[in-house]
Amino acid sequence: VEASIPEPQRAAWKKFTPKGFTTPEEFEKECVRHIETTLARSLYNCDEFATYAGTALAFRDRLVLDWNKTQQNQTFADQKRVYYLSLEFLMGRALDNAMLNVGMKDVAAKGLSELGFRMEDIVSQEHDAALGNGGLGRLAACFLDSLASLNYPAWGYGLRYRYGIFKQEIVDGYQVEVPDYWLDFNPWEFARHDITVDIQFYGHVSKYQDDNGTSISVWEGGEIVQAVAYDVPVPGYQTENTNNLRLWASKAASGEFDFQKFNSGEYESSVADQQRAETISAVLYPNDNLERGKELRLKQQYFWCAASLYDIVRRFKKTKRSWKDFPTQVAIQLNDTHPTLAIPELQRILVDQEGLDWEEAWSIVSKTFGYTNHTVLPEALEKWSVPLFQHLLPRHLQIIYDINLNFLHYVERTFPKDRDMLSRVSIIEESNPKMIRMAFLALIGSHKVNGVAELHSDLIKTTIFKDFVKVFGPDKFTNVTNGITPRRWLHQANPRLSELIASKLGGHEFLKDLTLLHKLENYVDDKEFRKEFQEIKYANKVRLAKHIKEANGVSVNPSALFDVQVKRIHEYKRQQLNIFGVIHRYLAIKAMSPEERKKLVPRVSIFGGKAAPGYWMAKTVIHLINQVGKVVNNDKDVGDALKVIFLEDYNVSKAEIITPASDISEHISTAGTEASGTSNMKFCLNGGLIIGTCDGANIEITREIGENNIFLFGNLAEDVEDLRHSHLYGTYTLDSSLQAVFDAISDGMFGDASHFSALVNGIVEHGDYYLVSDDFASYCKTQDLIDEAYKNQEEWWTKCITTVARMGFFSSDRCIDEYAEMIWNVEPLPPKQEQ
Ligand code: NBY
Repeated sequence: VEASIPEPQRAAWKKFTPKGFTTPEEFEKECVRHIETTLARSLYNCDEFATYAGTALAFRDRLVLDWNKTQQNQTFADQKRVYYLSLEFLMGRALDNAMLNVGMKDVAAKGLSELGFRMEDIVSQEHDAALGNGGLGRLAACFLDSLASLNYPAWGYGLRYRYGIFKQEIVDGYQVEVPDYWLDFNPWEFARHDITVDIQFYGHVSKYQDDNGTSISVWEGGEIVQAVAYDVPVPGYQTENTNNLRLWASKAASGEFDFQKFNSGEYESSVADQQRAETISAVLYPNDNLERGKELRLKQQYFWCAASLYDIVRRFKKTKRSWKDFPTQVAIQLNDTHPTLAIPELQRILVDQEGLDWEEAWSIVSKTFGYTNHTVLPEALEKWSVPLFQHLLPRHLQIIYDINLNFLHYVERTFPKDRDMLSRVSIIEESNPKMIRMAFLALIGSHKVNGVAELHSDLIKTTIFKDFVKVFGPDKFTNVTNGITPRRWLHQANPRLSELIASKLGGHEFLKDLTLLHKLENYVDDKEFRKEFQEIKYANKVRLAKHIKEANGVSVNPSALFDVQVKRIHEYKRQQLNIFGVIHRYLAIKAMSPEERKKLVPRVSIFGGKAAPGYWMAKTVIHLINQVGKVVNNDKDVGDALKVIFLEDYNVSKAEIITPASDISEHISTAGTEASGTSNMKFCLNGGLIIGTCDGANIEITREIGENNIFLFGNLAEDVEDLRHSHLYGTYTLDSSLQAVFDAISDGMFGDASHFSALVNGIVEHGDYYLVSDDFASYCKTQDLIDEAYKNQEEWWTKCITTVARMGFFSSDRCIDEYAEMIWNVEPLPPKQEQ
């Protein structure tokens, strides 16, 4: 790779390469310069937002210098790179993270205060980058942070949605969706108008003979949409290494055709073409764990996969290596099945464009990809109808048929006796219309498949992928238990706790090696430490109480037990179990004497989370929570004993306030349904205890922190199937306390009962698929145990501190090292030392 400035002139260039700031004064200079010149504002019209912008631009300059060096270093090093393909990156805010990673937050805080601003106010001006739904998108963001911090040469590839996940407003207790237009001012992205890829859709396939008489397929006609790259720097913690997140935006191809249209007076239709093209990357689909088979979604997927692969292949071709080296230079990880089209697309590039024969190409393809599964819920498994696919991607359909044919031949040879096997493992489901099973394609086209927690990785092998274990053997399947980045979820969200830990462990090394936390166990009985630990939790609760007062107008007592469930609203996650438990508690309080009420542990039940706009049952749960809140919070008999809060618009930046403020958080999915969960880890790392089912990563959390430090309840995954069967075909009686809750709802205690009848009937009449009734008694009993445990404050704090000390395993750094070793076979590339 040649540098474009000739050697004799490089000295002149280097003399002027910016060096960045190191003192508060230098920071101020950069900040003010940006406000006055880049933003064209002055002393007289500089508000907090402009100051945020100036601060962000000053730090951006610093990031860009590291980023340029890193990218150059990665290009020269010529070693294997990782590409993480994800339709979602739920990044949240970038400024705070950038300041902490480069280690200059204190410098900036001092500078800002000299300019008359408070750091907190400035940081909170930033709009969240909310290009994701929930856990899957946030996991991708944590992984980018770890990849950069551990110096892995890695890129993320995603879509640059103009609208991220909608903003949630609560109006009269109902969720209302408001568009999230977030790009008005985004200093963290760089438009690369020179990096574009033409993406083809529709059209038809023709066969030709080449000079040697072999037939070649050519995808012709249809329409072209242009992909434009937008790059976002991803800084590592305490390392110069700064990786790239490349997001694609769609644009009308600037072809002759449009030009002609325009000149011939068809202004309107040429503008319409442009808008249609831009629609592809316009909006993030707001469903989590639900697949709806919409054409625009398939267009998004192909657009993004094709642009990313073109880019990856282009980069590889610059190395002039032979194709067989591709899998030794490139590892591509598929974040769920959303990027599965990358598999037939690479096969198409190699066979149709590069002229490799099928077998050789397939051997390269199937060594390149790894596939991460995030769910076993049937309604979440992606399928695309063959007619739709045929229309949009005719050549890819042929390729998928050929992949399937080869695969089924192999299965047939290996299991000649098992006739049903072929239809069970076929990529094509023989339904009407026929459907393409994307998970099967992802699995067949990858060299490793992983689940995201031990239980989940076991479950995929015994349920959805059972037959494939027979076909490929068990070694194709592995587990990488999820993790979270301690930089954002401890150091940034809970700076006081991070400092306290650092003061005991002799520095912040634990932020790079979270297992060092185990040394905190030495301080479990340290009076000073315990006091400080409690004070921090209290201060975090005061901060959340203040937010609740501002947002909901309700005063909550910071000494009460804060009980939090924040995550997407979904029947399997069972927010309904929680709110029924709250009603049960309310009824109990109402039945008590004033003396008895005084002895209760006061509790604040805090909910937050978005429902997919078309998910009626989830929206009904939100409505019920708000109705219960309205009644309970205004009931004079209850007072501090119980408050019920629904926090509007739960997102990453709200999570940073909520997570450090919980005493108990709820992770109560029906056993076997939550693949991992990651907020469970965040709460524990911040010294909160959890109530949970034996599901997802709760099981491993229990193993790490000890059974005494977690409140587990409910039926086990292995019993779920039988229970469901017995609901439908056996004798079935509703839990009696739950019946009392339903009676209260039917009596109109929380407003018009008909609003909630679908929710109640799902349990009473339609088989209680999520086992709410089966787990209700055990849930309530466990909640009582929590009250008892909280009364014993000494023991309570011992549990909290022990929990923090034992969370080392759940760093996303550990995950990334496991992926690197077991799946990608890549090594870190430390930044080059300055000569
Ligand atoms: O991925 C979540 C899992 O539910 C959670 O248990 C796990 O911890 C986390 C990270 O591994 N899955 C998730 O968030 N899924 C989605 O957001 C999602 C989004 C879109 C679609 C499917 C799932 N879709 O098909 O459109």
